[in-house]
Amino acid sequence: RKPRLDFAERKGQAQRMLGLMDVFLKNDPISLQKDILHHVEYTVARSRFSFDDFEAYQALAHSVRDRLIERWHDTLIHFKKEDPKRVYFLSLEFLMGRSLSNIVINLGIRDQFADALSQLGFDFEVLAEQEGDACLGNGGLARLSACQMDSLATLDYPAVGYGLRYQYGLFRQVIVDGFQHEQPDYWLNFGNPWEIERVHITYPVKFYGTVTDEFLNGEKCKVWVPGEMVEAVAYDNPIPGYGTRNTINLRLWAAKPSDQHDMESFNTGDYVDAVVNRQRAESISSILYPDDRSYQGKELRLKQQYFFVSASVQDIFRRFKDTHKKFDEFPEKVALQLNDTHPSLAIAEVMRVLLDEEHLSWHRAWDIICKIFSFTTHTVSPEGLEKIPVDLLGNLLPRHLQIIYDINFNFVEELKKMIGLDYDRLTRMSIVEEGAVKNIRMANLSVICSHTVNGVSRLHSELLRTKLFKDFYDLWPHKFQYKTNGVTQRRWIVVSNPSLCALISKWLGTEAWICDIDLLIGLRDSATNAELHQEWKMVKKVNKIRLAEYIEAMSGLKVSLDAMFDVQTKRIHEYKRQLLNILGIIHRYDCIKNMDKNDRKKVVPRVCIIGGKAAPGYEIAKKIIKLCHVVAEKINNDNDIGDLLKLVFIPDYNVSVAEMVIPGADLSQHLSTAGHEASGTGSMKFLMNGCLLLATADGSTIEMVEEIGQDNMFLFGAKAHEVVALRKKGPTLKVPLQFSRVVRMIRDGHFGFEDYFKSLCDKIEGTSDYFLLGADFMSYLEAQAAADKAFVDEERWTKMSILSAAGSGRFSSDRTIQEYAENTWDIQPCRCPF
Ligand code: KOT
Repeated sequence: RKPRLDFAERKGQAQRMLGLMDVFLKNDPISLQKDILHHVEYTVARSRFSFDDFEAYQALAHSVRDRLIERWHDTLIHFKKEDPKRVYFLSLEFLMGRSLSNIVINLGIRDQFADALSQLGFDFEVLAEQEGDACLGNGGLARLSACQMDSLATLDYPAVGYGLRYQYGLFRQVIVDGFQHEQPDYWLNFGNPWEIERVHITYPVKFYGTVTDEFLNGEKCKVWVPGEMVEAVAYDNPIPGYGTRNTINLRLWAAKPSDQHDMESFNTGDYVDAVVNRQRAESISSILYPDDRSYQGKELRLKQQYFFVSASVQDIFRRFKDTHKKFDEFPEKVALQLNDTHPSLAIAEVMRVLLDEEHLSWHRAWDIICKIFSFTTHTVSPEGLEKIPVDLLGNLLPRHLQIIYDINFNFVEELKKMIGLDYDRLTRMSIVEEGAVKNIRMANLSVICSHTVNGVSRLHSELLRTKLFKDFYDLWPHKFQYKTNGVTQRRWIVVSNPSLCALISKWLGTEAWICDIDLLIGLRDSATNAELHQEWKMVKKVNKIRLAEYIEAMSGLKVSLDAMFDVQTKRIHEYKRQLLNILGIIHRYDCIKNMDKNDRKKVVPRVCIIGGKAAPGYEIAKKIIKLCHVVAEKINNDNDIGDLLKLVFIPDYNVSVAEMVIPGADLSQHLSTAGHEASGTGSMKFLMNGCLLLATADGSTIEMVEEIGQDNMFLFGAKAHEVVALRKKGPTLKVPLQFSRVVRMIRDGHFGFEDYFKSLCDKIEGTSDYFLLGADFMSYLEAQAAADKAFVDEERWTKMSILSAAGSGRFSSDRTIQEYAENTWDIQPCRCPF
């Protein structure tokens, strides 16, 4: 759009406008109350004499949003003026959860709002509970993106996040008779105050069609004549930093029908059909795929990937071209981060734009590509690597397929020069996988075209270098780095555990740890201080009460606060071994049943809490959920057991449930078969909250041991390097009797549904125990016994808990982001003046 006034006129007018406004909104209690009431009346359109908690939340959110927008505008203007190199973080998933508390805390105005609300007769926390979660992601990868956005803003980095604005987020999990059912999460039903619809920021996105050769100024070039076009509309989500004015942008794209494209069908076809057809365009951004790591070659998924990539790339080019003329400067201004392979079509798209639209030579375009892309993989197994059937890609994006073939041709030719005619290796490294179904290997494309390939923990990186991408590592060792994941302490301590936050600040004598997490280590000095112990235990108790109340409200089950709250919450996957936990619980139950009264007195009471969603098509994971319920039913209703053991499944585990569960946990379990969890980030949240870890030496837990010491964790199980050998032993491996006994109990129908669970039992017995439950069982029981022993020694437990939190600093996403900025993206902070 053209500005309506020229610059001088606009400047004069802007000054007059400023005179009409207060320069910034005020945060004193009266101004805040007025603002909230204003929004009740004029935004929510309710009478100021009659509005309920939800309406009060909406008005509150809009008052907060106004303040957020001020800073966001200032930041965007500042970035525009300074024109720093920016990082563009491309991710198909962002798991933001709730925003209100996080925003007011980062803006430093939580207490002012809480005061203003209390004077209006409302409680801030009660209103904050009204907000629904934004679940635009599946699990670890998606929540990591959200944590990293918080750190990017807090550390003043000039960053933009790009993703998709799904209308339906991750399904809601409803449990009926112990079985998981999925319900749609139409999260936008009640409006979303945190987004800003940018009706004028739209880009056309094209699909299908054909590619022809044409001549332009005597040069041969490719012209893509697309067959379908939809419009991408920007929805901006400001992300505020903590302790800074910087507020960066998360731009999510929604699909809308394109007028241009549709006029034809209106002219030629039936009017009603044409209108209905238009609506089909919106389906592209309608739903988040809930299978977090299986590739089904679905066209809609590919369309989603290209849709968000194309809109983002157009936006990035538009911004660059606003101030730059020469594309050679592109790498000095642009870093493109691929969050796994999901956005990797961006490589072909940037190449296409440079070649076909900007008419750069292949050589110049390729040089730019090699300087701007960096790729982070979150996968350990070859099956987790994304493949796109060539037929599907060629039909939907014919020009992109050509470009990918050309990249591959050049790569293979170069490779032959370097390694000779080693056909096996050439075949493995090719972007194109030959076979009955020809596929494009998106990971190979990403590795070949990125200057840096990051793993998400040290072990993960080692596995990438020695297994998954060995061929590439041997060729380009310099490309391979790792950035151990981290989580943001703003969300995972300050927002979700305010009593612990206050306690830490008190004992460190400063709040500076909120953006300088290394200071947490200072808690070590007081790890044996009796006064701190008292206060620490009190905080844990308050959080356990909150969790116990939630459990009772949800399931009717009353749990004892004296019991150890033992938690395993994460997506349900065979490799995460929730089944090992349940078998351990059955074993514990069986032992208690067979004890005499005296021995029972020595049992450490436990409340075992399991939560997580299974992908809708993942049969075995769903059976694990059902097993958990039938075992819980049996144990919780057994009078011999009483408070000695309880088992609870928490339904619909999401970010806001996590915020309540994690602070209330005494022990948390991370049981992945070694070598299968790329990093794991749940463990970091528990650790920060002073929760002890019972874990295998996998992913980031290995690095945790280094930080807090083996004595302060309960480690068990085979190490990653032992796993292959153990699997090979297969049938000769002797499983412990205890293991066979608990599996037999399930098989014999001790908990009912024996036919239903048969396939589950078959999967873990004999030669098919791929995830080594049998092999690790004794070691697991020993670690559990060690946890019991430590728990009864309150002083020792509390010390371990303090040392866990004190040693968690390395697992802040601030550290991760700083490393990315310095070693991968080469960007500098760009701080907006206050
Ligand atoms: C999803 C699709 C394809 C490949 C991998 C994934 C994936 C991986 N989704 N979540 N992850 C997890 O990412 C986390 C953040 O890096 C890790 O901590 C965790 O180990 C991964 O399983």
